[in-house]
Amino acid sequence: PGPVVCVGETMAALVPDPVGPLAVAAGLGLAVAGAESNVAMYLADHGVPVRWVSAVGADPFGTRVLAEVGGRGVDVTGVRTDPDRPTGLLVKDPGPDGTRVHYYRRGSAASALGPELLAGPAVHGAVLLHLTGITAALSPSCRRLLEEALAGPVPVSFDVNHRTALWPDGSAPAVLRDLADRADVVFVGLDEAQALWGSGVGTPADVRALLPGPGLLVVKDGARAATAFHGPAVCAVPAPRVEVVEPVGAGDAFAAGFLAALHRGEPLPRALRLAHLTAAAALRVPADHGPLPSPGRLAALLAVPDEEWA
Ligand code: KDG
Repeated sequence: PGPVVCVGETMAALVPDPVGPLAVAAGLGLAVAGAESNVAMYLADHGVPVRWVSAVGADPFGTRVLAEVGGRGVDVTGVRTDPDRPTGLLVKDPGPDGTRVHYYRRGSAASALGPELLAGPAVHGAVLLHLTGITAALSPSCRRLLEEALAGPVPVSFDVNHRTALWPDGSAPAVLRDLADRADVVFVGLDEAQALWGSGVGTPADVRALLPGPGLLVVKDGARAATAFHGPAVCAVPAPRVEVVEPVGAGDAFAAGFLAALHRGEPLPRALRLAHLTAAAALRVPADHGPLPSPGRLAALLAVPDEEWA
């Protein structure tokens, strides 16, 4: 089969080193952050042909982003270098109540992406487009890109990825529900759905009632379980126990594991297991991207009987 094509912004990320509040940081480490390129990198780890399509600035941060994502086996030939707009930037501010994120991405190269890319060579031959709700908040042209992708011929996988800081006008609940309901495969956290759509959302089935559209809906309930709704079928798989070091990136890893299994034509219970195992790789490291178990170890873990799974 052809490649999965992931579309979305990836930024340079500055992280206080040593970890602590930004206002008193002695130094900053440089990393790369982007939900869709995270998914692309984990798909590549799973051996799935994958392309990441985006834009970066003609600046050293853009060079760094391309080198890191391309260095992990992702096809980055569809990434445009924009001579007029910078690479976006994310700065982390770890504090006692968790890490706050500050974005410097308005007017970035990727914010100028638009629906025209869907007709171009970058998306040619795609078996699946992977998109997220982050893109919906970046600019009107990015929003049109999502709208047209959802109306187009290639199946769309959509991770709701609600980022509060990107939605100051409060439109996230309506916009993200409308987009998600038109996608073919949707990923959403139960807590995320509660934050977006109200405290009445208590169970995965409540989320399904709000999003009847997608052929496949996956509701993630953190360390407990993930539930997939496929037509009338419902499949829930508990999450394995993991020593969590840092959770950022785990949602992207989860989506990639699930999509990798779908790409190989595997049944839902195995797709959910591979999703959990891939998420665990991200949970165990401070960075967004952690190493997967070896193929042999993964195969063994996928095959354990239910009672030994979690
Ligand atoms: O999913 C992880 C992302 O949140 C992070 O890497 C940055 O894409 C990002 C964003 O826009 O918040």
